[in-house]
Amino acid sequence: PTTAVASAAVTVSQYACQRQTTTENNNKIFTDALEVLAEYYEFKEIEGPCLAFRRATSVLKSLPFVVQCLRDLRDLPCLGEHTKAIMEEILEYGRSFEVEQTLSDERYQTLKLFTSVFGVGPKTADKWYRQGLRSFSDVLTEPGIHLNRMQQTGFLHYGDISRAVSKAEARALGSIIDEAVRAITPDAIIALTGGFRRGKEFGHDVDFLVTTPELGRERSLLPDVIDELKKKGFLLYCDYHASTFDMARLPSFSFEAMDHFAKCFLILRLEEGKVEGGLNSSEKDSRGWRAVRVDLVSPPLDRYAYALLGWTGSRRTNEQNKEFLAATTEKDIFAHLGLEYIEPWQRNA
Ligand code: DCP
Ligand code: MG
Repeated sequence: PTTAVASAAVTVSQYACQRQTTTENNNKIFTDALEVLAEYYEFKEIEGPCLAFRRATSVLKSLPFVVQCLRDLRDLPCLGEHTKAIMEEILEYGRSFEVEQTLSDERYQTLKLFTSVFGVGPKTADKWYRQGLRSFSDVLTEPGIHLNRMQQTGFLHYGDISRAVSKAEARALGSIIDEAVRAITPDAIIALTGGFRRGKEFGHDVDFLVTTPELGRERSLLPDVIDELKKKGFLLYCDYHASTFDMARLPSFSFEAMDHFAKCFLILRLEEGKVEGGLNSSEKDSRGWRAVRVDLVSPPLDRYAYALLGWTGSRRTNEQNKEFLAATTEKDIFAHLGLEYIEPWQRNA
């Protein structure tokens, strides 16, 4: 066995952005369980326990060892009493009663199902649940239900979109995006971001950052790329958002700014023949293609590094950055940057 054992010398930062977390998770049995509870509270819109379970999960994912007893948790940050109780149950019985109860909870199951549809968030899912709807066929046959274009597309391509995207498929999509972007501007800068940039084997979508060296030129880039993809027959769905990035209003050092870059949420048609080793399909279907979710974001070049960092994620890794922005005192800001606080009078450099 090569897995490290818990060591008293291991110190784990409370901040995700100061921890090294690879895709290898030694504590999946615990994190899978805690993620169920986090999601349960998210659906209930109870933020405290949701955040607590997500933070605990994130800490456990960073550990280079398998947790084998409660003593292993002694010096770890972000693990509350509730989390420890769940973990103790799992250590003792191999499962948690509370998690199993949650998994069989009707509301949890229904919201999990509904939110698995592209375009359906917890609010819509909860509304449908309160209307007594429990299945897709309930939703699709209910007279008063209006589905927006995104949700219609979500149901239409449900099988494909809910199936994980493989690395080989991500590579094939990379070539398609590369070709489309270079047809518009040959000196474009294109980078793979999101989970695949972090080394994940599978993702729910493929994320790319595209821009041009010429400042301002990026404003028309995405609309042109979208036209090109359409012309070539790849485009199944497009939700384009123009830039709302306002230099005058946003602080220059800002991760929040990443939400303001021009972006589009796409569904593309990926042909089997373009994917090395074939499509990631569970059943052999004769179509020879699948639908895949692709996100493109297009920041101005001088914001490239922020956009790359932000869109590479993970959400947890970004969290501290968001907290940094939400800091209300100078002390918070120093602390979040890992710096010792210096008083205003000590800043006369
Ligand atoms: N992101 C963020 N906050 C959001 C949405 C996204 O910080 N509300 C950032 C972090 C994500 C990255 O963008 O890691 C890409 O978003 P995805 O939803 O595609 O997440 P991943 O690529 O990490 O995971 P997956 O493999 O499921 O696509
Ligand atoms: Mg992604």
